[in-house]
Amino acid sequence: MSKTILIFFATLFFAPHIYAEDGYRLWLRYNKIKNAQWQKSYQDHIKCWLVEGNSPTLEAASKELGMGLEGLLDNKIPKAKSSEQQGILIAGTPTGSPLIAKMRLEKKLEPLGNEGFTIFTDKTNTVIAANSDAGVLYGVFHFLRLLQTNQPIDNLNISSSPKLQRRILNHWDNLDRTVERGYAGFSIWNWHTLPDYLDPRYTDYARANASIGINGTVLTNVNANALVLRPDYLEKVKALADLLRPYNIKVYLTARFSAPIELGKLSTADPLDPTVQKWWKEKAEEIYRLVPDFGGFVVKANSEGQPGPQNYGRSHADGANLLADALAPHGGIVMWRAFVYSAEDTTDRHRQAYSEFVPMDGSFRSNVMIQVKNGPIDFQPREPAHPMFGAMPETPLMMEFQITQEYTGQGTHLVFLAPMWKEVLDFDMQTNGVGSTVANVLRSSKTKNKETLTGIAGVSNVGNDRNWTGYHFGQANWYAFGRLAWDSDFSSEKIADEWIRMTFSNDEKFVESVKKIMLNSHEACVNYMTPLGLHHIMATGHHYGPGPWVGDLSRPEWNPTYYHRADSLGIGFDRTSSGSNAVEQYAMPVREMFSSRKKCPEKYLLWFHHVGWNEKLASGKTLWVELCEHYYKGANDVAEMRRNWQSLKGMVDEERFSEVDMMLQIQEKEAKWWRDACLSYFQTFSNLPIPEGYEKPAHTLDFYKSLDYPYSPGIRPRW
Ligand code: BDP
Repeated sequence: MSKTILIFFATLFFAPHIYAEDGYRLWLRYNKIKNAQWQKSYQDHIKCWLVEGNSPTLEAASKELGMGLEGLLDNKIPKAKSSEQQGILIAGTPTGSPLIAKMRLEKKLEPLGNEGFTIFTDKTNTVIAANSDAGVLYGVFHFLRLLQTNQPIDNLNISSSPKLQRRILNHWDNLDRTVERGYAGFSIWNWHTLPDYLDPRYTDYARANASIGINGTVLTNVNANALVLRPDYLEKVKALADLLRPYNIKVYLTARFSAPIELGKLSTADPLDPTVQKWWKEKAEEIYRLVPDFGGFVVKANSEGQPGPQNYGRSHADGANLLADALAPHGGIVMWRAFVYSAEDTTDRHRQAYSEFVPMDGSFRSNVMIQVKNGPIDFQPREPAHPMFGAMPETPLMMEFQITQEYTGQGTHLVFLAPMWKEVLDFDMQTNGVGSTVANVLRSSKTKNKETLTGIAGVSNVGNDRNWTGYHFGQANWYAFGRLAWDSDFSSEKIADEWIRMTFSNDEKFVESVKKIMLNSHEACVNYMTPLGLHHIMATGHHYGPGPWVGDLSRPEWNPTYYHRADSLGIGFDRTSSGSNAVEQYAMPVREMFSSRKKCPEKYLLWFHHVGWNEKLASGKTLWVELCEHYYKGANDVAEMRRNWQSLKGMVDEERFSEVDMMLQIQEKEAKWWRDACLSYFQTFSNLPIPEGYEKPAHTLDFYKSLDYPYSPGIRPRW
């Protein structure tokens, strides 16, 4: 065989591997559009294209548009030579683009603020216009999304702008590259090779975030290490900030409250001590010399052992204001976390953040935001909305969601989180009459000086795994977070639809089937883990798998038994006035709803009520029977998710098909594990049989109790 023929066959053999669908390209794959009709329509409309203007952001937009069009369309579309042509796709701002300036778009652009964009058809031209270069970049990504999802572009008239200002990923990444609650490998930040080596992955990370409107990233873990504030680390931070800036992404850091002691060698970190104030002021100046648009600090203080102002008898407001004063001259903000609960405080953990923070409403500087988790406990599969939302009208509150799936199956369960987040965002707190949804509270959040400061944070699920999130479907949660941060009015269905089309395929049958899998996955997870308002019954420490029997941990509120309170009479945490009375933290109509055994939505029932095993629920069935049915339904739904996925074989590349299939197999097995372990355990209290017709638990309770799960990252296997 001649050498050429050999090379030819070798290429054929290796080609699929070179172009493997390994998930690296996320939802920005830009594969050729298969549908001939759409190909033709797009080619007819775009004769040439141009991003007009000069800036690193516009350059990024131009690169993306060129790459996208080249990938998606059969024929190469030329870049326009002059911006006067027919059939041009033109993108820019009135200040940077003469063609757009001529269009007199003031009226159209005015309401879009500094990050929104408009896309419209103007005779034979398509225009992407914005007030800022960042808006143009977002518009370009949106336009590409239209093509990627096979939408018509012949008569466009779109205007879109973000509903919240700060849309931020929180990386819980340590400086040694381990990731707290990370299930996708090590941290993507390689502190070893920074600042000189800039991993191309950083740019792809920036593109992915910009494509969904994320405009900030906190590089480090909330359980903070002061070292990141040392000059050598700050040089590395600067390198990342420089790289991310063109994509409209600001860098933030976590600030360890005791840094003045650890780094500055001071004897105290007391926020009222002038030497401490001076230290932070100078540290801020040093940071801003390197990173002029530095976003600010996230702080976890006096929570789970982290140092904070209370170590010096000071309040959270004293602590937050200390850092706020240091950042204010430079335009930085403090995101002070409300995730506090104390070993000394014997009141219901549900109550503690509210009790601590609400009385301080109005005492924070105007560049402080309080970052509140979606629910009052801790990122559980389902929680009622945190009662702090709406309860601090003088203080900007930002939402904290957890994208990484610490409590929802970690790196192996397909759980699409958009429906869970929407449930909270759309929940009406009624603090100000009807219409005070959590989303509205976030959007209208004001400082005591009435300045608007709004935001949302998501704890990232990104690591250095080739596919970024460990599991292909983890990408959907990153995507959904960005889309909801931009506009929480988007439906879960719309978001899933876009993501599936861009990530996998536009085939209608495929899209519909995968959408069904995704949209049912959160409820399935709630059902096989914590139905009817149960919560925090995960195994200790790593939180993977069931551990409802655990009751011997040193801090009461770390024990699952603290939360489910099962006894011979029933199960659930009485948070009404006969119990912890946490319901009183909700505004009246909501309080009444949660307090009332009859009106309380059943999905929160055991969160707020201790209910007798034989009490009837709305269906007329007893609590015990309902509990069983929910657990069985959850596990059965996962089996169905898997069957549905398997029916799609051949409609998607083999790599991702089989990777997802293997994961669903794990999930199916583990959903049963959850169901059987929990029901076997709760049965020791109810003394009631699993209803007829259901397969009985495969093992004894002792077997489930004996299971150890030493495999998730960061967990040391025990002998
Ligand atoms: C919990 C996590 C823990 C975090 C903590 C937090 O288990 O690793 O440090 O939240 O948000 O859910 O600070």
